[in-house]
Amino acid sequence: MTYEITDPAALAARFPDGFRWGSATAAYQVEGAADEGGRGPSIWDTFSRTPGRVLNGDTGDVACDHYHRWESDIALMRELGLDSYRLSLAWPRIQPDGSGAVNREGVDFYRRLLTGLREAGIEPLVTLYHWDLPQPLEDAGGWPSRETALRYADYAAICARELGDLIGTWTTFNEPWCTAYLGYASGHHAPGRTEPAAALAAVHHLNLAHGLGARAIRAELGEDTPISVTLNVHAVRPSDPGDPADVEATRRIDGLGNRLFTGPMLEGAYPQDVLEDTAPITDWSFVLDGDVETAHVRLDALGINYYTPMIARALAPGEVGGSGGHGEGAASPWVGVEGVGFDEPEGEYTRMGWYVEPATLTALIADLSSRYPEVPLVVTENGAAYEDVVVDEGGERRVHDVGRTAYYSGHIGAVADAIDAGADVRGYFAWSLLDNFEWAFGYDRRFGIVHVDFPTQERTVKDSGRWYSEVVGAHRASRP
Ligand code: GCO
Repeated sequence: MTYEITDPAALAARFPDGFRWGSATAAYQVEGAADEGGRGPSIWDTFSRTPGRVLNGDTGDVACDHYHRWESDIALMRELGLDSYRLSLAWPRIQPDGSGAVNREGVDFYRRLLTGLREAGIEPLVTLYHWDLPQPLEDAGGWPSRETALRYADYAAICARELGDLIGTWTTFNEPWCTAYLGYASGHHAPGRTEPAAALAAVHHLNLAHGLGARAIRAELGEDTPISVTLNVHAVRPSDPGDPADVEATRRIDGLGNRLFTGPMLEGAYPQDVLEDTAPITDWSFVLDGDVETAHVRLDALGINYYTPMIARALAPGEVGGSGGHGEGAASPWVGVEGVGFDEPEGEYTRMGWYVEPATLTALIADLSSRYPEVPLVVTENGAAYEDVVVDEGGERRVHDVGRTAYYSGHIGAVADAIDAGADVRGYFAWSLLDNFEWAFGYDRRFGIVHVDFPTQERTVKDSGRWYSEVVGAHRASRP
């Protein structure tokens, strides 16, 4: 395999003034200190400690120990020259039971972390919810229950009051698709339930919580407070655009995967065709009067997480299709959809089994910016897992991750192509700063631009991190 890697200065020159460059993490994936600082249990503690749920029995108990190493991790970001950092707050650290008392130690941890970032000149982009629901709320029904959305609104208000002076843009949710369908339909993620009707109720309560949370933050901090949400918009297309069955399969996946979220959040209505598709599973009676209006708030940015395309195909009877990288788990996440598979074309794949196709990111951005021209876009996650080897070169540790570097080069170029075509893209965040707890795959899949040796917690900047740092540095240097 030969990989193409663009010259950092040439690539940087394609980006406008003020474009933000960062890396991303999420609380449960990096913090560790699961039982410290007054933190309560989350559904991911319970799930990861349940045998058979996570590869190799890995848990987030220690993860990257970022809870204790945040200062040196900020220094590392500074060394890389990154100007932004996307992180999430752990709800069970701030409100251990998911309702009621605030945990001062948890709030203080985030105040120190956010202050430290600002002092280092790094702008935090904060997500309120990246999958770590307090366990007591799951015990009371979880996201399929409306109560959880109401508790989330309280939590958002607490965060606004306690941390409002340190946060610029608030991201309500990361990938609610995963929470709803991997958590409650396929069971691949916590809490590991396989109940299709519950998954659709979860979709609605996440949409509702997004609106309630955004409104709670603006009630505390002012109507002009910037709000965003991050979606893993599925870049789905038909295997054969001339085959009506493949086109129909694409409509179904796009409906469940994208439009059930973009509909209420950006357009103020659920897509009628998807309500009809899912009628055999649920009558949607959990959508109460006024809910979709509540979910529809002004968005100051839309975050998109992109890794790989999905190429949908209607299967012949008896044929088995690919999963498209999202089919893991006891059941399918695509509730009510049968006989659809995902093509796995010849070409480059990452260690997640995800097909590498940068041009699809350009197309995805172009599509979203033509549908929602008034909403600026931010690529809040993009990156790749590859097998990494640490080598010793005259006493210096190095990771020559050429595959990952090429992935970044291709995809950052794809973002530049979208900007050239007129899209309003404001920033790019590499997933991830650190190798970390990759959910059901534990520590077996490494996404970092910085290598973590988990037994010692030693950090080593990979070649991809060095290359990315050069892009960011060149961009800054070209615009004094
Ligand atoms: C995601 C998550 C990340 C994952 C990453 C790689 O949003 O899916 O934000 O937590 O680690 O996507 O799978």
